[in-house]
Amino acid sequence: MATPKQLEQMANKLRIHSLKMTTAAGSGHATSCMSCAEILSCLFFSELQKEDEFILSKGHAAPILWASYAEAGLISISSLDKLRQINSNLEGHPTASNPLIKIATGSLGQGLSAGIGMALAKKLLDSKGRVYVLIGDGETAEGSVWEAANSAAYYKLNNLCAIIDVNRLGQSQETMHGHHIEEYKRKFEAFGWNVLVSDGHDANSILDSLAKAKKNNKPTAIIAKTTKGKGVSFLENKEGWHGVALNPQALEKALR
Ligand SMILES: Cc1ncc(C[n+]2csc(CCOP(=O)(O)OP(=O)(O)O)c2C)c(N)n1
Repeated sequence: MATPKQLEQMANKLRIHSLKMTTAAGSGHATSCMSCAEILSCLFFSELQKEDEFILSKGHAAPILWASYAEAGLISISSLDKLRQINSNLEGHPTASNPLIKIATGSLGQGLSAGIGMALAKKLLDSKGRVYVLIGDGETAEGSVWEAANSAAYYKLNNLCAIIDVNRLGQSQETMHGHHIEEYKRKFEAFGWNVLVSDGHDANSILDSLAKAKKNNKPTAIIAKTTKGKGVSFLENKEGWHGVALNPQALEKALR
């Protein structure tokens, strides 16, 4: 079992992969990957079990999903350089052209509905598996997220866990609620969910929330406070970097 410190070190490895991959591709969403690095490292290298499912609803963060698969040994590290190439199944957004992906994401607001379908199926099949869905904070402006939230509580999907990556920023400006975590808490509670608040860059805090989620009889939303571009000072919490790949000189500086 990886320690919280090891999970945080893994998060930095995932950040480095995401930065290098997007620079090699000449496009992609590096800063969106960096905010959710600890969340992915805790899920992939501590939490997820064989029967579980993970949906990256904020599909534009695909590079860090591919990086997690590579570090988990499911695809090769060397394949990461092929991100977004025409002959690679490591697309800019996940699709089922990659055999590890069950649901295409990237059109924001879809992942939680898909997660509900999977969570219901697991109940019908008496599976012990759980379903985890990572959602962007800007993404929660999509009405479909709340339609899904409503039915998850109705079906008492205690095997469903949504994690909201509250990095304050959307595509071009601050999101509706910025870093006001309590707004997300209030909304998910109103929809009948168990809500936990986490420091999204602290592995201990994330692991603690994931453990508590498993003991609750409602669907759980973990509201994770994060920083977009986390790990590189000139990217952290800055506007103007959404969907931007670093040029080779900026990459050098970021890696240093
Ligand atoms: C339905 C839909 N509308 C618009 C977009 C374009 N788009 C891609 S990423 C993004 C911003 C997402 O912000 P957020 O959910 O906060 O994610 P972050 O990158 O900050 O983690 C937008 C609007 C999209 N992918 N899908």
